[in-house]
Amino acid sequence: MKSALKSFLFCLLIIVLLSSCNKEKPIAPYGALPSDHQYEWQQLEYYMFVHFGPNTFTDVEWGDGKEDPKVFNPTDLDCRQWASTAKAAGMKGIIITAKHHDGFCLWPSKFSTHTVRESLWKGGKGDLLKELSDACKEYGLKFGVYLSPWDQNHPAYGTPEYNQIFANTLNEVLSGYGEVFEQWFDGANGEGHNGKKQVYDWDLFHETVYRNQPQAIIFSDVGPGCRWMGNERGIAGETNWATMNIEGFEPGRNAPPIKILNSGEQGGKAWVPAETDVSIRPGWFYSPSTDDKVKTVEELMDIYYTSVGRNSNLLLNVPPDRRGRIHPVDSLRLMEFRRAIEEEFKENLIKGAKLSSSDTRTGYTVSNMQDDDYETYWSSDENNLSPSIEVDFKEEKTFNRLLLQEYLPLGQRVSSFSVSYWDKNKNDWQLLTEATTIGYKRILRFPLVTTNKIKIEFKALAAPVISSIGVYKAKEQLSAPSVERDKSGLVTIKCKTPDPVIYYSTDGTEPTINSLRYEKTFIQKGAGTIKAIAVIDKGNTKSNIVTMDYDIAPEKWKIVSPSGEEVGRVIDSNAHTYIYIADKKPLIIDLNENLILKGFTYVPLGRMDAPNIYRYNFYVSDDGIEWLKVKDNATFNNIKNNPVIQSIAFDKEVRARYIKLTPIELVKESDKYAISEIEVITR
Ligand code: FUL
Repeated sequence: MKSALKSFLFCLLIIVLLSSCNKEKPIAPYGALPSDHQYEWQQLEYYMFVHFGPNTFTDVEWGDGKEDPKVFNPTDLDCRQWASTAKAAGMKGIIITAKHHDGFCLWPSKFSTHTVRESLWKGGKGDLLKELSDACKEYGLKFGVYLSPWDQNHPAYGTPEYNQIFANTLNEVLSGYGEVFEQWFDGANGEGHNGKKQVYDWDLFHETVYRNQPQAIIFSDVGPGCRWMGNERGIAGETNWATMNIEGFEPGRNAPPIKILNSGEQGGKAWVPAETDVSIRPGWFYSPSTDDKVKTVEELMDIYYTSVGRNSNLLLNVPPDRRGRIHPVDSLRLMEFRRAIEEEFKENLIKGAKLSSSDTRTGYTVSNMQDDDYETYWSSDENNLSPSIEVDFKEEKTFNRLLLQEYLPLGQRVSSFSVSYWDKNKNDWQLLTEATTIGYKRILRFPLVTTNKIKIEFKALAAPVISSIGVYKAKEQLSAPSVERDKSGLVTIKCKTPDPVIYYSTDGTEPTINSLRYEKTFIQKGAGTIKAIAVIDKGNTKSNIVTMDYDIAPEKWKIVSPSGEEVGRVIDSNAHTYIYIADKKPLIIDLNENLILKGFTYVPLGRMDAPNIYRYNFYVSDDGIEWLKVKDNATFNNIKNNPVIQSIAFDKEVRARYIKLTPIELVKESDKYAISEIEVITR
C-alpha cells in the first residue's frame, strides 16, 4: 500500500513537472513601458485637430492678441457637424485650440478679457468648449484641448505671475467640460530675440492637468504623455521608437534636436510615443484662399503611411470655416480618405495562410498573429533575438503592403527586420524590403510581388513579441496631376500614374472631361488659375483636382542686388532652387514695369533647419532710389515649424516697379539667409 502510494505520488510529481514545463511562462517586459493610458491612447490611431478662433476671420496663422474680439463671429456654428464629420471619417476624437497664441479663449474664461464673451458670437453668451464637449459625448468621441502657453494678449505674460494665471486657466478648462483625453501644449513662441521671456513652470502645469484629468495624455515636444514628432508635414521617422530620454529637456527652445523627436531613441528611459500633427490645408486656420488647396487623397494616404504606418498617431487638422462649419471640400476629402484606407486594407491575405517560425516560445504560437486579437501574440525563446517567421500562402498571391504590430505592454523590442519572398524561377529567397522599428503599427509599401511564401527575419533587443501580421494588395491610387510653370510662363502638366488623360482649365472653373485636353505644354504668362484633373477608364475613375494660382511670370525681372551668378534662382519659378544671401543684405528686384501690387510671396527653403527669414521689412519704389516701407517689422508666422510659401498682403495696393526685402531676424542664428522664390501679388 505504502509503495503504491509512493509510486502514485511520484507519478503525480512527474505530471506536475511536465505540465509546468509545457505551460506558457509570462514574458518579462523589456525597457521603458507604456502606462495603461498611453497604451489605450496608442490604439486610437487617428483623430481630428480643430484650429478655430479669431485667425479664422482675419486670415492669419498667428494673431497678435491685439485683434478686436468682435472679429470672432461665426454665423452658423455647429459643433455637432464637426463631431458627425469626425465620426464618419473614422476618427476617434477631437482636439480643439481652446486658446491659441493670440490668447483668445473659446470659453468665457474668468482669467482673460479676450474671450468669446467679448465677441459678437451669440451676443457674448456662447461657450464653444461646452458645445464641442457635448457634441463629442453625443457622437462617442474623445475630447481634447490645445492651450498655448505663449500668450500675446495677456498683460501678465513675461512675468512670474503668468504661470499661476496659466495654471488657473488650465484648471478652468480641465474641470469644466468632462473627460479630456489629451492636453496639447504647444512649444511655439514667436517673441524673437527682443521679445518677452517667460520661464514656464511645467511642474505646476502638469500637476494641474493630472489633478483634474489623471488619465490625460500630455502632448509636448517632450511629452510626458506623447511627443511632437518634429515637423508639420506629417512625416514621422522611418525609425520610430516610442522611447526617448527627456530629462533635462523642455518644450520649445530647450527641446531635444528635431532628429530625435522624429525617431525617438533606442533604449530611451521614458515611454513617449509620437503623434503626427498635420493640416489638411496648407495653413492651420481656415482661409477662403485654400478652399481649392485641400490635400488630395493621395497626399493623405502618404501621410497615413508616414504616421500611422510608422508607429505614430495621426492628428489631422480640419479647420472650420467662417460659418463655424467644416467646409464641404474638406469633409468630402475626409470621406474619400476613409474609403481609400478601407479599400487598401480590405482583405488580409494572411487569413488563409500557414505560419511557421524558426523558434516559438511555448504558449505563444504563430497563429496568434493571424487572429484579430491584439492581446494574443507570438514570441520566440527568451534568448533568441533574431528569429524568423515564414508565411506559406499555399498558392501564389499578389500583394504590395505588409503590416506588423508589436505587443506594446511588453515594450518596443524589434530594431530591424527584413522581408524576403520565394522566387520559384530562381528556386531561392529574394529580398523584398527591409525596415527598422515596428512599434504599435508598421506598414511597408513596395511594388506588387507575386509569390507563394514570404519570410520575415527579425533583429531585436529582446525576443520579439508580435501581435499581428497583415498582407494586402492595395489598388494604387490614381495620382492627381502636377502643374508647373517656368519663368517664361510655359506650363507643363504631369501625372505619376502612367497614361491617364489629363483635362485642364485656365479660367478657374472645375475641369471635366469636356474641358481642354492636355496634350502639350502651353504658355500662360499672366496671372491666372490653372486647374487639372487626371482620368482613366474612359472617365470612370477621376483623380482629385489640382489648383495652381499664378501671378505674373517673372520673365523680364532682374535682380538689382545682391550681385552674383546664382541670384537669379530666386526668380526662376523653380521652388527647388535657392540661394543664401550673406549679412542680411537686402534683396532688390526690378520688375521691369510699373505694376499695381497687392502683396508678395516668399518661398523659404523647405527645411526646418534652414536660416529662413522670420522678421523683415518690405519696401517698394518707382525708381529704385526712393523707397516706401509697406511692411514694418513684420513676421512670417509659424515659418520655423512650417517652412512653406508665405503670401503676404499689403494694407493697401501700391504702384511700383522695384521691390526690396530686408531681413531683420532669422528663424535661427546664421550669417546668411535663405530664399527659394520671391513673387508679387497683383491679383
Ligand atoms: C504650432 C503653432 O505655432 C501653429 O500655429 C499650430 O497651432 C501648430 C499645431 O503648432 O506650433
